[in-house]
Amino acid sequence: MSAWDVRRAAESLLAAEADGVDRSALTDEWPELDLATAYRVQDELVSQRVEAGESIVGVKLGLTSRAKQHQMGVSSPITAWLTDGMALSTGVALESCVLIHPRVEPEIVFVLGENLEGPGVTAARAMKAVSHVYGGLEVIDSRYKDFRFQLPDVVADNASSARFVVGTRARRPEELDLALEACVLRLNGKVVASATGTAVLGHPGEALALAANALSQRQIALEAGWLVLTGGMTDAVPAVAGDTVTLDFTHLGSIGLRCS
Ligand code: OOG
Ligand code: MG
Repeated sequence: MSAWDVRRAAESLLAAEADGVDRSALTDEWPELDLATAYRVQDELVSQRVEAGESIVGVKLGLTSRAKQHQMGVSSPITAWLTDGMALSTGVALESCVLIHPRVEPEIVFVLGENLEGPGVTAARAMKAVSHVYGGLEVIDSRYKDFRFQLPDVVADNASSARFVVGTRARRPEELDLALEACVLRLNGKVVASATGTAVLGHPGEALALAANALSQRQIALEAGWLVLTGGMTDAVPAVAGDTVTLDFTHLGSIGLRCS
């Protein structure tokens, strides 16, 4: 029998995060870790954060663009939890020294105006539940050495979640063609990545529908007021102390982040 269980795995990942020290992939030591158990590790890890005082503010999708799937070598989209402890304001400094090896990625962010529950949710139905759209910048920080992981590892690690910034420019979904919404990511003034909303499963509404349908398999409904990060549109870009990150969207404003 394996020495690993859901609780021990969650505690090991939380300790890696707290200490700012990476660890080997869980599946190296726990090859039996399957996807369903990995989601239980993710839920356990988030319950422990909630017990420590954080609140769940929404969910995120991971690996919804071909750029991200190719970069990470994992081709299935996944879901994970967002808490208030991960939120940063635009323009603030990211204390990158407390993180292991942070990377930044542009995302389209939804705020839900009503509950949304699968199964059977289409992108069109999903978009009706969206009250506002924002630009977002996610800072991911895998707890695994060199960001090397299998699908169950990254699910257990809450999809590498670390911090996120939601822009200040809110738009109603019907005001925009999200498939054509473009973003440009700059590091120290130099363009490092760009994409449009089509990068996210053809349309970010598809990612929202996918989240509602996938979570319904675990009897979880998306809630009014929740944020949904629909997944990195481009490759994630490493950011180190001293770097300045700027992200400009066509209609969703700009986000700046300084890494201290
Ligand atoms: C997994 C995190 C994925 C996204 O937007 O695709 C994610 C990783 O790349 O480490 O947040
Ligand atoms: Mg992301």
